Amino acid sequence: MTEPTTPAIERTLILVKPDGVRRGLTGEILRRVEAKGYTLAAVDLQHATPDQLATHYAEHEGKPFYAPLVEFMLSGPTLAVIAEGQGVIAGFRSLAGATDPTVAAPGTIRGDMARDWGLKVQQNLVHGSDSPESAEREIAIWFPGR
Ligand code: IDP
Ligand code: MG
Repeated sequence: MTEPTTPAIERTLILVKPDGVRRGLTGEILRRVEAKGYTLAAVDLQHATPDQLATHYAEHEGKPFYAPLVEFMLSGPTLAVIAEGQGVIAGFRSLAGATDPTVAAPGTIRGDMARDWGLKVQQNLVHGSDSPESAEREIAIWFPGR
């Protein structure tokens, strides 16, 4: 039998988007991250700028939901978080659930606490980096120098 592989210790960028901050869900979302065993390395409430969002969401430029997404992300403060732990990149995306909150599984952040309140953009409470490269790129945007 092969030994189970131990996931690498990683860090990821988590954002509690403006819908989550407005609804008072930052504590519940961070509670789930900590309960899973991940460590919070940095937490900062920020009002994102258009430049910051253009860089963060560059991969989505040109898609129909891009402009509404940026507008939504400018609509209020976002809680930016660096979380650390074994396999935290995939692990947080698993905690978050599917992008579309209507069908995200119960037990996930999006499945339990979001439905689609945006007409043109999915307001799905959280962002999580999707790869080690994305994590480092995104951490540099929200936490320069970290
Ligand atoms: P992710 O946040 O699950 O990684 P992405 O595909 O990276 O999903 O999309 C970034 C964000 O853009 C999503 O979290 C959601 O808020 C929004 N979004 C993605 N796809 C759609 C769509 O088809 N319609 C409306 N909004 C979308
Ligand atoms: Mg994404």
